[in-house]
Amino acid sequence: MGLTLTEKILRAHLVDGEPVKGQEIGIRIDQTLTQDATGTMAYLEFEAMGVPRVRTERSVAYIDHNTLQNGFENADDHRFIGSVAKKHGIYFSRPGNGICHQVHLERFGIPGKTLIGSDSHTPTGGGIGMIAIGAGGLDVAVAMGGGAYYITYPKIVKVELTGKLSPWVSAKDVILEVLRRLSVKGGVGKVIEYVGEGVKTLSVPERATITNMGAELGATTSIFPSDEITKQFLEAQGRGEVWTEQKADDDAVYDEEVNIDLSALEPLAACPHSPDNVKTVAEIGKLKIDQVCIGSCTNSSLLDMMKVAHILKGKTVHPDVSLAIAPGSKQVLNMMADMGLLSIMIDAGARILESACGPCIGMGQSPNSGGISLRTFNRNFLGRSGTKDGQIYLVSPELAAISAVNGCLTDPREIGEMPAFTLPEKFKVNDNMVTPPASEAEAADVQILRGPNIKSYPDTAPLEMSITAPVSLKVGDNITTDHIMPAGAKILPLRSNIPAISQYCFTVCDESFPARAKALGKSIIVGGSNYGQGSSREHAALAPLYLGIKAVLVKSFARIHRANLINAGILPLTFVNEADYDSISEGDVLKLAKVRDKIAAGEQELVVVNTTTGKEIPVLCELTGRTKDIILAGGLLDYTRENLK
Ligand code: MIC
Ligand code: SF4
Repeated sequence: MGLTLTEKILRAHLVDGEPVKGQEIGIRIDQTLTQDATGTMAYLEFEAMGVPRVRTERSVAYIDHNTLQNGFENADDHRFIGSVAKKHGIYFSRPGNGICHQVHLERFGIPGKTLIGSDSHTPTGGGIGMIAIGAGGLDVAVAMGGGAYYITYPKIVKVELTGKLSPWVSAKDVILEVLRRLSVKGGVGKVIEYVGEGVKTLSVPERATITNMGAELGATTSIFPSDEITKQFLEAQGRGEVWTEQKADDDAVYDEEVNIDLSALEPLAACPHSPDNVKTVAEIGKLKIDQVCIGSCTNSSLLDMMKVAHILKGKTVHPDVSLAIAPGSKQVLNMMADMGLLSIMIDAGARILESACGPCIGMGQSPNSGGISLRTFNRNFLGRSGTKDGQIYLVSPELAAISAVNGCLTDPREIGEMPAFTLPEKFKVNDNMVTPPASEAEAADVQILRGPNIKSYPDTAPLEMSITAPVSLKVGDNITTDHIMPAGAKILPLRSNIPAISQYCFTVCDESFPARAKALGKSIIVGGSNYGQGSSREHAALAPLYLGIKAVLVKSFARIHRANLINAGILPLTFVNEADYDSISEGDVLKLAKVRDKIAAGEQELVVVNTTTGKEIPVLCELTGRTKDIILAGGLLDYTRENLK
């Protein structure tokens, strides 16, 4: 029986477990990446593990998220990460060099290799045939220390692409169509593998847009084959030697199949407030808009910028619209300057931002009250833009650019004829903003630079014998990590200070939650399905840990967040009968008797007694050998200290 590409790469990296769907496996990790919003914590964790030098083939620390330095905190974090990188064998991509996923694809990614990153959009690397997975910071720290990364051996979904995109219909529309069909929960436990004749019509940046936003499906990752097009891209980056062909066997067997005829697609938009709330542009109509933002790790490649410049040429941004453009990397920005694209954009009235995440993570450019903003980004969760009642639509760069000119949502096919946009044969390569680490001999002399905002990892304790605690919060379905631990210019600088950032935990849903949870000392959160979707931020587990959350009981979890809860030593519980969700109210006191003994004995079916109502609620606590030991130890940090010597 033939193998899928995903299986081939996973099997070649298997270090623990059996390649059986649904079972936990450990894989060897070749490369890691971190960004600064999750990186400071990941490196504090790495330091706490006491491993002197990374054991991966390549680890890169990027500064791209917290680049608004409206106080000392972010700059201190940058300095800290730079010094840790230098000491421990990690390459340091300085602020200004670009968004981690864009730069990694351009400069470091290698087909057939494994990559984990402390950022949920790490699957961007799947655009060149890597198994690239988003993970919590602690998992990345462990991988840097040479430890395996654990995932559930996934189901593989085959997305067969046929045909060719029509003019002005783009890769963004492909992934929006996949989201429309599968939803934000549709990819949980699965890898999305793209195959078929249509693949050959897509360039690497287009493939990367699709794998990047595959994160919004909840998928473990997404992957394209590595073929001649990949080879050309890597050669143009001066890295042709790292290319290898990567593809599925012809008789590979998949678990599910989705067929997409590229020729039949039309321009789409994800409407507020979910990336799967997808409609055709025709269905939405000529919506008047206030703002347009072009950029983010989904759509900030040179190819995207070439299209945008073509559309803006000789035009002026509509008087009622603010247009912001953030090119994805220094390379992109520099080539835009050389090719004259930048001057076209400036002429049209675009506000050029630095090569960083910027508005995507609420770092500036929040829209006006109730403002309608078209963004080429990947997430439009409530409040993420920094404006609580902002209405964010996710669209392609083509659609964004023409709409910025017209002042209303516009079908890009109205532009008329589309020229052939071809990528240059050689990109402008200059890695001077990537600082290599110190040699092993010099490393001992490198001083770690810590600022006053950098506080250590919260206290942990081994799992208690029994847990009796009140429900401090009850929330509904599809809670994102942006609800649990919001980001934005005010809160992001506190990413290395868990006591301070915890004061914002869940404030999007309930402003009084942090104070209440802290006062209770210990408590439990109850939630609906797909709890913890979105970002990989482990702060969405560390803040609850700091606030005394002992267990989270929900209908279902998103993958990365569930892993982060376990890593933080918080019990992840799911209802056996979803209807029991209705029987619990905020304030009820729940009891898990002898929970430590039961988990230690490998029991997965537990009973929660609602001592307020007397009702017994069957719950599942699905822990395997390793995750069981992590929970018993009080989290992955304690477990690793014991095991990774
Ligand atoms: C995001 O897009 O939400 C982020 C910011 O990149 C996060 C990471 C973070 O919260 O630091 C992600 O996607 O993992
Ligand atoms: Fe940065 Fe936005 Fe991409 Fe997250 S999704 S890595 S915030 S550009």
